[in-house]
Amino acid sequence: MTPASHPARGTPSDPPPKPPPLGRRARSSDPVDEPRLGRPATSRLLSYVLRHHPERIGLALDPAGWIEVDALLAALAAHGRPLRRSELDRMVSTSDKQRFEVHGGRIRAAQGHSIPIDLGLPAMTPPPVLYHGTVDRFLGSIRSHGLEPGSRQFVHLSTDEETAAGVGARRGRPVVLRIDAAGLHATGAPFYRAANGVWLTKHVPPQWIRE
Ligand code: HQG
Repeated sequence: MTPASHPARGTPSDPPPKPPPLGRRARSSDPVDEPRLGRPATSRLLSYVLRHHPERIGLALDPAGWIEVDALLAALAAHGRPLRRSELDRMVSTSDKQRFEVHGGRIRAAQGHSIPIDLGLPAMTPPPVLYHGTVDRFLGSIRSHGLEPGSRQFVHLSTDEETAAGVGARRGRPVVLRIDAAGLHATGAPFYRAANGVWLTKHVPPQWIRE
């Protein structure tokens, strides 16, 4: 095991993506900003707040990860990132990965949390095969220890190879691993399906992984 190679454990060489700084409006020079649309930066900021650091804008999520939309918008405005309700709604509905759920005046991230929230998803039988996208430099550790959630709550798995390749490509040339989900599930390991179709499980031991 080379813990330092696990990005979710905070290696200096592969830090997690950072949102634009709070406390001022995003500028077109911000590396993650998309000056004409503004949406990618806002989506990234919302992911950061709703998955990892709500306290950065003075919010506390409920135990299932929800926050009132009005409270979120007020907190964003108070931290220099005002967002109209219409913009939020548009971002939620057009999000390529359907990252956010809005229900009854509240919003939460569909998956990807590092903070201890309980999404309340029922355990489900997964498809027989699922896929995980990663990169070559993690394979040694994955072969030894399996897939681990790192700083997130769960290992993220996809139903199709193409999606997994896209996940891996965030870090370099993607490597897609084939997961014997049926075999792992048969051992009693719980699987969950997030609202956006991402499959979640706690740990995938090496014997259920095919390269
Ligand atoms: C790797 C994005 C070493 C794992 C994506 C991955 C996804 C190990 C990285 C979602 C390991 C964790 C999640 C082990 C796993 N040793 N490395 N034992 N076990 N790894 O970001 O799956 O755009 O926490 O292969 O699309 O990459 O943000 O997980 O490379 O759906 O909505 O450790 O995030 O969605 O990285 O991505 P992450 P992930 P969003």
